[in-house]
Amino acid sequence: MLRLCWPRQISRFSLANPFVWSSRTLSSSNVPPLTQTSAQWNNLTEAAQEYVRNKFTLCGPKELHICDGSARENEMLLDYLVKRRTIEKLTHSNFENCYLARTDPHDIARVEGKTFVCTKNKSDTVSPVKFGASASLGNWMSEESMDFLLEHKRFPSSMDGRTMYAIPFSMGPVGSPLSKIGIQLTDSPYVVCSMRIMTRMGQAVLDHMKKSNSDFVKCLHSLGRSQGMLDSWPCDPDNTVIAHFPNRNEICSYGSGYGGNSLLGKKCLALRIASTLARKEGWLAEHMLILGLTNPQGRKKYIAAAFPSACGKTNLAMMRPSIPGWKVECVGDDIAWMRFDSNGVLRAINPESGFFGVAPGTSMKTNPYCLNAVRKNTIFTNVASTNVDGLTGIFWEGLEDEVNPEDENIRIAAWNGIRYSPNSDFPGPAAHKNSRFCTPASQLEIIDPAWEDPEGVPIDAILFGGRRPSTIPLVYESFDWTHGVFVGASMRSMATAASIEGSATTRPVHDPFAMKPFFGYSFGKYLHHWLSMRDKPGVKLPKIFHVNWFRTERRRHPHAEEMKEVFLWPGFGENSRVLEWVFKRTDNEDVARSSAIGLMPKHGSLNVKGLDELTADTIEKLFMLPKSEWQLETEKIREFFLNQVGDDMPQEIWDQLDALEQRIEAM
Ligand code: TSX
Ligand code: MN
Repeated sequence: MLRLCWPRQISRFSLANPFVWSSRTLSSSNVPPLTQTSAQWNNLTEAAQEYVRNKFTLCGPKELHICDGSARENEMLLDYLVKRRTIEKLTHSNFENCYLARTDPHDIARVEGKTFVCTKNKSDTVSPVKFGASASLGNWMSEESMDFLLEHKRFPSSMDGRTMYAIPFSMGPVGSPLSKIGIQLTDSPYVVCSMRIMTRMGQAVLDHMKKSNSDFVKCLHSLGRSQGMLDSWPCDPDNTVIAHFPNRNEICSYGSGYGGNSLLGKKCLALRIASTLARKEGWLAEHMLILGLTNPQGRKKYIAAAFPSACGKTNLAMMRPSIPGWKVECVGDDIAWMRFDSNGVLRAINPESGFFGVAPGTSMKTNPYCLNAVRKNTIFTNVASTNVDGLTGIFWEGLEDEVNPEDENIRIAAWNGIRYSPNSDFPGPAAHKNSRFCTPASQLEIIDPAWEDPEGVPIDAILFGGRRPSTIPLVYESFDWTHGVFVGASMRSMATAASIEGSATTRPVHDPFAMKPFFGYSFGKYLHHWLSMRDKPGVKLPKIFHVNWFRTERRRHPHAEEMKEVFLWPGFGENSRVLEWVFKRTDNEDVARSSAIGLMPKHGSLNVKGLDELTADTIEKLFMLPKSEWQLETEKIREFFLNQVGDDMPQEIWDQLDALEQRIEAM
């Protein structure tokens, strides 16, 4: 018989840890009890030893394991996680070395309300919010109060009975001048295995730290004293807190094992801490994909693009162009670190080494290369599982062509273990909306040859975008850098289903630069920083664009009474047509015409050859600029700037808004 229920609970910590080879006590030797020989301890720099010793004493784990990142270590951790029933191995022949983790149902996403940036003064972290408005661009707590909370309430004995793992990791290629080192301490083996995919982790980083005596970002993570409902997924959802201390390069995350809260190299280090470092050091840490675009003549350009969640950033980063002769290659799907080099060229690296992407919607139609990549060495989280003849596979919404949920021979357990079938009492979704794959970037067949180049790739264009059913055209180009910064600052997008649950919001929300949840310092200062790039001597500024694949129109359903919202643009691989226009513009080809909001494709310059369904009427609708909608848009932008940025706002951005309003009035 199949068991289609919550993974069976086992008593906490009942399984022997397979690592214990030797142990010493912290008090007698000043070295934490180790799972390894003391040689590994001596691999840490003195500063690292001191950090680990302090946090070991604070969190009170039973032992310390310093990760070397080896395949053997990874296998032992995976075996241990299987024994603990945190993960299950996929046995279906489609998969090789793949696992499925099911989390506690209260630990399924990033928790923005419990995420703080902690500085001495509030004004360092958030711009002055207008009286009566609530801050939407980040949470501040004083360093003092947060230190007290963490050191006295959260972390003491939070690792009781568990092993503390020390993960030395590099964001960016080990040793690259653009990279940053971190040491993450965690009591979650799931986090160790995931960090091994998402970052360069282990012995090479320790060696590099010793050799160059490099500084590191201190990252502490604990699942916490478990208050959750599963022994297989300890967590403390009510008391979760994720704290950043930019002044001392430190991150502390308590209570959640979910990737966004626990893989501290990603959002916490590579965006929040890095954006602060970037401001100090004169570069940019951005929530952007990076792709290489080659034209039929073999000339290549690189594009970085910032979209809020649910706009298909990963799909664009790995796109298969529909137009003949064009090629897209992927450098990264989430984060870009960019700086102008000595020749004035903006160079970008992807600081990550894996993809932690949303699973539902990923299909052979929307992202075939990605689907091929996740067949091996992948950790899935909160997708549904299938059982065919006792072999375990996976399913999510979008995989219906691969796995037919109507097939009687396939039994599906939803992400939370409940039996799923499309026609049952439990209609789904089978996979959690925020379920994920965690897969090595090197496995992507269209990974860019230069994706690990320590110098980074040269960026020719920056795209901003959003999910906008109306108002915003398919593509437009900013008049110049300053206008482009204004365009990024003004971004709005329809909230994702997950974030509007319970509220009936259908209005777009402000998400400047797609950085709303990820600013490490105040948005006003961030805008000053972006504007300051213009003033660097000899810089070749990339062109800035805005795209919107999501414009809709109400149409009468064929043979039916009701009206339906239909997308005007086919999207996906057809977006290569927009990228082609962007490519031409970066060559300064004369294919743009001026409008009130920016430069748009000259009539006939957007390549729509072969898009037979797209009528001239629809193309016109894709680029329409309804005056009343744009008047409302600028009103919303002004209200947002006044409420959230106030006096921190650079005058040039106000000037941009005034000028836009005037151009719209003159329309
Ligand atoms: O990722 C998307 N992209 C970018 C692809 C490179 N999505 C999925 C968004 C959720 C993550 C899109 N959805 C895109 C898009 O360009 N466009 C749309 C909207 C859309 C959906 C379906 C169809 C057309 C447009 N057509 C049919 O279903 C037949
Ligand atoms: Mn992201």
